Amino acid sequence: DASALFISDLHLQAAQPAITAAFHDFLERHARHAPQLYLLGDLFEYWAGDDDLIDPFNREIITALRRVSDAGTAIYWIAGNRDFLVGADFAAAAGVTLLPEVFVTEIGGQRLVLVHGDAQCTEDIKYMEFRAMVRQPAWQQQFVAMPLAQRKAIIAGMRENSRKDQGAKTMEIMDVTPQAIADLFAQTNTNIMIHGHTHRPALHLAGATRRYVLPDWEPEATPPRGGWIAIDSAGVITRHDVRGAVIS
Ligand code: OKV
Ligand code: MN
Repeated sequence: DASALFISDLHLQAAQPAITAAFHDFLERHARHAPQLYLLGDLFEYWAGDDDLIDPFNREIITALRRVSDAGTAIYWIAGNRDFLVGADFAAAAGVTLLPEVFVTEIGGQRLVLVHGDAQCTEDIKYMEFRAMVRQPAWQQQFVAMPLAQRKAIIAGMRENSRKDQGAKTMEIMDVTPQAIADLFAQTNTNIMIHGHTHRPALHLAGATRRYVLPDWEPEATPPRGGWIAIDSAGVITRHDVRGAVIS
């Protein structure tokens, strides 16, 4: 039985009820029975600030996470590039523990490094500059000081621009760079990494290192996308599709 489960990139939003349903199913059937659940970024399509806890969809997700946390599963959160404005109020309401952007832990006797994966896409110079700006606490304080409606309008404008000047296409092309991955392994003295963000689910073997890339979720696509990684108490790591079947 699993010691820890890892998911990322669900991009939850009210407009995607099938993804939301798959997430609820995963929480109740799998996460609820595991000692630990790691949310490795972009759980939400976007997060405008913790004062958006009034939004009914956000409340639904928080309530679902809280149920799992109250049932005894320790839930950990690493921010993605879409939900980096999640803060202490969200964490308290959902019963999750916020982690730093690089987190090293030991599970089932295995030392691992966990990240979202966007910071390792170092060839995307424009995004790295944007990221450096919006990850500053001072920038975030200024941003969340604006009215919620204004923040949502700014984010909607960014998404519209991203669609127009093929920002989405750029994102698709970008992957992590081998150097950033090698640096992260070296800096953390680990040889197992789990991350998401790139929507290129895989297990990459390189020398003594293993790098697991989580899938994004779209359970109604053909073929269905989504799933999780599990580590059991013996340290055995398995990949699971959105229906729970083990991927060989
Ligand atoms: C997603 C990427 C655009 C890469 C902005 C707060 C801020 C959320 C956001 C805005 C952008 C997601 C949500 C988009 C990914 C791009 C370009 C490259 C590399 C804020 C919360 F800044 F206003 F505070 N965003 N959008 N990229 O257009 O969907 O991942 S997006
Ligand atoms: Mn991402």
